[in-house]
Amino acid sequence: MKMHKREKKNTGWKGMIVGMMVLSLIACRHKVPEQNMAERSIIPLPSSITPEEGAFRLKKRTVIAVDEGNEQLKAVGDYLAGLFNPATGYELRVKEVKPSSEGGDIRLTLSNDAPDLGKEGYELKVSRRHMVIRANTPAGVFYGIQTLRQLLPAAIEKDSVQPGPWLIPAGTICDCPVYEHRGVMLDVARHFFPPEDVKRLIDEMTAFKLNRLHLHLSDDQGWRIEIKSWPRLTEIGAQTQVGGGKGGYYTQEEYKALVDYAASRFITLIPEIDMPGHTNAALASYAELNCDGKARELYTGTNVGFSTLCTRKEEVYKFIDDVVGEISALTPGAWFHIGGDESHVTPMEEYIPFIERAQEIVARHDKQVIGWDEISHAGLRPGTIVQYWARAENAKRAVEKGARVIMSPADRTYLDMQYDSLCPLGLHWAGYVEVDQAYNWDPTTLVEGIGREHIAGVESPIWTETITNMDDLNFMAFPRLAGHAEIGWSEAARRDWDDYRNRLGRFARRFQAMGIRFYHSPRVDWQE
Ligand code: NGO
Repeated sequence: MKMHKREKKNTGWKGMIVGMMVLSLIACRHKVPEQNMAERSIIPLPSSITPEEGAFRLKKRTVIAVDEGNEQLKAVGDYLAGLFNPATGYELRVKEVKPSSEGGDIRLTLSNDAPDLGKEGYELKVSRRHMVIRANTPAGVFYGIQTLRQLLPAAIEKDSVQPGPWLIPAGTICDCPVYEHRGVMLDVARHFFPPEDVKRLIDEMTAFKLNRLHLHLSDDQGWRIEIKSWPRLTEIGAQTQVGGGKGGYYTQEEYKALVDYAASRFITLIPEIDMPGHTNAALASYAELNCDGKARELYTGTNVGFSTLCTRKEEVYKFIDDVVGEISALTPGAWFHIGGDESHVTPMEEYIPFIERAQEIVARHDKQVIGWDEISHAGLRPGTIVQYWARAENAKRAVEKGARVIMSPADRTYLDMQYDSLCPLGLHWAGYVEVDQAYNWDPTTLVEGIGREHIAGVESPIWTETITNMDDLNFMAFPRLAGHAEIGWSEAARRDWDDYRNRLGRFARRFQAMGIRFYHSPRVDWQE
């Protein structure tokens, strides 16, 4: 009897406990906000988003499955685990499965039946239990992961364990970029940025699906890459910077490591050696590069247009051949940038043959030339790309000569331009560039006569006369760079300033979680 009573009592308790658990579970469920894929703030805006009900929950036991036998895809799987592990505190497992199999919870797969996705597009399908990112290439899968990242709460970006829950709203995203060239240029000559900083920038670019990093490796104030056959370039030419600081340079080993780091994030490095102007650091290192045979003094100011290689000397072409050769050997990418801007002290009759010869040298090292828009004064080799920054007539002339154009109009894309007259950093020779001015334009309608078919893409230069560290660099780059990334990736017809402004405002927490100090433009309602 007694036994029976006790059992009865126990059942009562158990019932209550179970009841409370059920109730708290229901309450818990209610605490989780509705998940809607279309309401997530994704930058750049994907081509299409079709939301469905429910959400996928990232758990400790979630398995990432990749097609077996593809090293690059496996690396992308590992990258994904590495991206989510710090904030979740999980150790997500990556396993290889037969390409045709469904296996795993997050499936990363290459499919050959989606020609619409091109080389960089992807399809991301999320349901309650399963998620698939499908693309034609590992790069496409990688970009799908960047979108997935933005479907999770901003806290996923933090590098310490956060509470979660890690819900990804269900639905389908199909997405591919408009332009193949989506770049950033970093001037490491005016102020040197060590490899860690460049890696940091690469990681930031990655989140916005940018794919080219152009490094401005030489200028009047500094030479920043080791050239074994011309050692004084770094022994002398690298030893200072704007304002007289100690400068610096990348050894070839370090440069190679940057190339590899960028490649692991599907970013191609484009080296630039500016010539014939912007060469004071080289002219200070080797007297023979000057027409008068006298080495110049090192320069730490910010004037432009006063220096030139001696275009009439044969040894100058030997110098260029050696430099282009050594750097090309470190560069798996297809391009070599020869600068060519603001050569104000090189007579035009010398500038033209010089640029033509420089293009031949680059071609001999199997690279394709990129140059600032002034190079369109010269004959252009097939395949040469011209980077429009200042003069529309130069860009138009380039297109008439059959070249394609990278769009870097200073009054829209220069990240060193001040936001407004109160901006503590930057220049304003091209005007003030607020966030809407940076976003609200279409590369295909900017210059008459330059249309979609002539445009390789968009690039945002970060000139560093006034920028000395990563925090300041981020402040000038963000949020404008996010807008440029969207111009490069998303269809112009789908882009709209009000919609973007809204998404950007909701992106504030993500910038913070990523440790990006950004400019709080008064034209955006920041939701922090
Ligand atoms: C110009 C100039 C650079 C300056 C920059 C500053 C180009 C292509 N050349 O852009 O040397 O650093 O402006 O905004």
